[in-house]
Amino acid sequence: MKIAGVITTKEAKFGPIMYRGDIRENIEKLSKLGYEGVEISLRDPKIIKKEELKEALKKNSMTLTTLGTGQAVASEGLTFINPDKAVRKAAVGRIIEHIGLASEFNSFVIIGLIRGNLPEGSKKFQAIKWTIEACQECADFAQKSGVTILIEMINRYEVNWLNSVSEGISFLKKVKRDNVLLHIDTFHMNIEDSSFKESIIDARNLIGYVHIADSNRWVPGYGHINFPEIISALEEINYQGFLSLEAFPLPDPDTAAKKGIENVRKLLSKN
Ligand code: LER
Ligand code: MN
Repeated sequence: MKIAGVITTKEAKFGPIMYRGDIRENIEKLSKLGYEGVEISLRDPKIIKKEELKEALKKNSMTLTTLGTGQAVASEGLTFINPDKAVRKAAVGRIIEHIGLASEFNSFVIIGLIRGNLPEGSKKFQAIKWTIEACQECADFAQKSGVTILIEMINRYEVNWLNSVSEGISFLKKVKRDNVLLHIDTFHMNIEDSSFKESIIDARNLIGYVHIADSNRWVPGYGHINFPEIISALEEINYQGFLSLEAFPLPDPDTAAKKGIENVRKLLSKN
């Protein structure tokens, strides 16, 4: 397993991000600390200067693992289940733009908060249908350029469905696309899943990506999550992808980035 860190542009509102600001500088900072991958949380892919990004990744021997897309919800209200068809269309359009960018970097695209909150009552079923169709449309577009989409299970205090890994497994069965995988996040699993080990084993062959943060969303080592249990379950299913540190930049960004990689490396070498 390799280690990545999450960065973003200056404008982000989303909190658990290691570094924000100049993307080239921050890729270099992570690389100097030994990170092999970088994930960019991005409201709108148009913000990215592709050639600069390519150059920064090459210069620092870094992989762009994934594009996080949730910022479009907080800043622009884009979701797959908005009652307004034009907003739903814009949300799918935004993910398609992310897929276009991801295809040039061989990276994943996350579908997390952009799915939106389910309404109460019978409207709920329509909303689930819209989300499945939106994911299928994105997956079919992504298929043409070999991009894989990740469905992230997020805790109930941020979005009201697809919270646990078992819900994610059932959802994938409805989406029925080989290029859609699950994306687990240890911070959310700590709230929603009764067993890290069982959920990881149940989702074997379906886990495409992992966000790693402790119970308080600081980097591993500052809270009380049982990381050896998680790492050994990931090893058992032969997960070979990235562990991406999506954690608060606390006590300060440089300390979080340094301690994050140190602590995750220790966990990997102990297992
Ligand atoms: C994003 O990766 C995430 O984990 C969510 O908490 C979004 O807010
Ligand atoms: Mn996450």
